[in-house]
Amino acid sequence: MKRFTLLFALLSYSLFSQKVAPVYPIPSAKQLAWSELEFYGFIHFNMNTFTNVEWGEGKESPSSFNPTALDCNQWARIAKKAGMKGLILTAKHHDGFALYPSKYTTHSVAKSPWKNGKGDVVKELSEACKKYGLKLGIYLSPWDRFHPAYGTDDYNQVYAKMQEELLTNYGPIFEFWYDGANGEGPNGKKQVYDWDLFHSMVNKYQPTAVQFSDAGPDIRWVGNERGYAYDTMWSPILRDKIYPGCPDFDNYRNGQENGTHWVSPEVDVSIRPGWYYHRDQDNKVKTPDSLLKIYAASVGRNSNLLLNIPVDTRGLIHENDSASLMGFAAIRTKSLVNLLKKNSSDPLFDGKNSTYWMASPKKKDIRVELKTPISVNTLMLEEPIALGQRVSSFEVELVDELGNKEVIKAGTIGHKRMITFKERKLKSFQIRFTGSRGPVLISNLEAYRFISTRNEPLFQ
Ligand code: FUL
Repeated sequence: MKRFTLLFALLSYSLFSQKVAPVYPIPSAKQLAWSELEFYGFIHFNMNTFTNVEWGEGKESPSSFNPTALDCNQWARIAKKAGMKGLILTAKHHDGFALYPSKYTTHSVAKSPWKNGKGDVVKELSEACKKYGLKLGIYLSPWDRFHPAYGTDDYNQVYAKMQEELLTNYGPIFEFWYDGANGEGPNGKKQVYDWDLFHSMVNKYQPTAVQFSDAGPDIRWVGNERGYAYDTMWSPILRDKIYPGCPDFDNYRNGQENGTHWVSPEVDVSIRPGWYYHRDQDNKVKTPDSLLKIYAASVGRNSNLLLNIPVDTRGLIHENDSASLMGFAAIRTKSLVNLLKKNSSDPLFDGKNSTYWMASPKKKDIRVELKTPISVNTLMLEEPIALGQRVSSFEVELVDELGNKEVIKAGTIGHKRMITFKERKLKSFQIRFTGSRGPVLISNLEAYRFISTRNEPLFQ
């Protein structure tokens, strides 16, 4: 790919040796490491796959669970080729069926005909993930429509014991996923969850794992299942005001500028309309172009992307999903080529997160003049989030080769922010910071030409 010359980045200067005070809250080491992952996969595969529903009732017969060709190596191989960093498996969904032979429930693979009741899907996936260099995450639905103890205090102990099994028998776990859905159990009772106990299990057995729920404690739900984050997306949130399943979550989903805790958002979305496999959705798999737009609106908005792939009744990722994932990987790799010239002595253009440009009263903006105009449709900015999230609003003025101007107003930046626009031959641009918590720090600035598989304009 032809590189274009960056003539000069006015007003940028190095701060290699300068110490800057953090703006709190700041991420912990494990939260920082998690932000670097950016993209990983969800596997919804369980009893619902065989009963062809999204939510089971807990009355399903274990004899229904019988994949004919289950191959976790195929899942891991495809995930790896798609550029995912890990896979999170639904070890137990709301119907209560466990994909591993738990000692704490009678409703599991141990009672199924698959491998004569000797199988363990969690084990097979953990081994496949190790083989392909992927991280393993666990989804364990707190809501359980099967378990007789559900709705009583004993169930909290059952759930914690199941956590213990999953956290101690399968190697390192990078993320533990608590679903916010909480309905009634088999006896019509709703559970009051002992969240402190659940959190303590993960902290005890897998201290480097992050814990997900609507309200953290480490990372949080973005607030929709359609695959996008918002223009304003704070990692700080008022964590003490929310809890999993809280009814006014919409008021909190953007995070808060005055947030007390660092709890970054995760965007969960399925490659198909459903979370689980349904044959009549084989032709409704999201296209590579649509996945690339989701990527820009999630990873490009201070969030990680958790993309779900429903595994089918054979126990395999369907050919259509695999083809779409490969197409997505191909256009993503071609799209994420920085078209601004690298400059190792300039913190904005050195590609490092540890160095950064800092705004000052005299140098408030970033201006870039390009020697040769470049065809682009995306600008990408990063803040060094180890020092806190700062920018609350900014605007980008684009000037094309004919001198036409467009100003785009935007909210937050955070770990990564992508500003997308109609493709044009860009001659220069200016970034003006209009609101921030403390001095603005920008660690990287890049420009891309996101491409479509159909060579159609991706952004208007
Ligand atoms: C939701 C669940 O109810 C869905 O079935 C799915 O697991 C999704 C990821 O989370 O809350």
